[in-house]
Amino acid sequence: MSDASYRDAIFSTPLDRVAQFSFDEKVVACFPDMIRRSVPGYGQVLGMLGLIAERHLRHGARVYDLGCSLGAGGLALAGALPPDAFDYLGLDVSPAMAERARETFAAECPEHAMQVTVADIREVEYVPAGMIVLNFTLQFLPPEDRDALMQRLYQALEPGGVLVLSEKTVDADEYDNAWRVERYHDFKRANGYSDMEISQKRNALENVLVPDTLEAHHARLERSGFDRSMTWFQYLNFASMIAFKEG
Ligand code: GEK
Repeated sequence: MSDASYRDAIFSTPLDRVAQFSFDEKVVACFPDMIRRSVPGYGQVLGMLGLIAERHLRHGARVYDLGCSLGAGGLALAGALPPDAFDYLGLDVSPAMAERARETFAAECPEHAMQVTVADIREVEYVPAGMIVLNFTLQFLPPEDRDALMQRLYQALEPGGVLVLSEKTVDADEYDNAWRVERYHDFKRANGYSDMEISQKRNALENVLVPDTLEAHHARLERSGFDRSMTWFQYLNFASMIAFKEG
């Protein structure tokens, strides 16, 4: 990834009224730093994409990366697989993100087939794909739109294909949830965020990032048609699932 990355200080000064969070140029500039310090397990989830693709992706198949941001998922795949192994299409609704992702792919993996399109993932006509990655993106869709998208993704997936779904989650048990959230705030403090930054970011994300429980995710995957799904990774209130469409 390009080193034009700045330290995330977006919520480091007291704001009168904390605006809603949005993926604008200000966020793009510090995004790699922000996501690394804010999402427990982000690197591990990315690191497994190549290994999952090696086991499950048909050679030459299409890979969708939905809400690709700066293309970290694509870079992880390109780092692990040869150029003819897959055909990547990253989608993001933020033009600033998509532009930076394109620049990164051109600089870092020019031999690989990497495309990025600015689009709302709810409105795309999906073509058959061998792997679909939704890394920390479904959580930003209005809850009422999530089922319809998941059903369309299931339809688009080739038999034998997999969907990787990584999300911030909430625990149905109030006490378990409180423990995870408190330790998550400790995690952020340990990564250099102040109490003020943590609380302002939390307010900005209110109603923008609406997490589901793991049970709700697996139930949605089943309703959408997936034969099998499991949680393969969990770190505090963040998790990654994999869902299989039988071949
Ligand atoms: C990574 N996967 O680095 N359509 C398309 N994109 C959207 C939509 C939508 N409706 N809503 C939000 N986004 C990435 C990280 S970030 C996670 C994903 C985070 C996009 C939004 O513009 C942003 O780039 C991305 O989803 C979420 O592995 O910031 O916590």
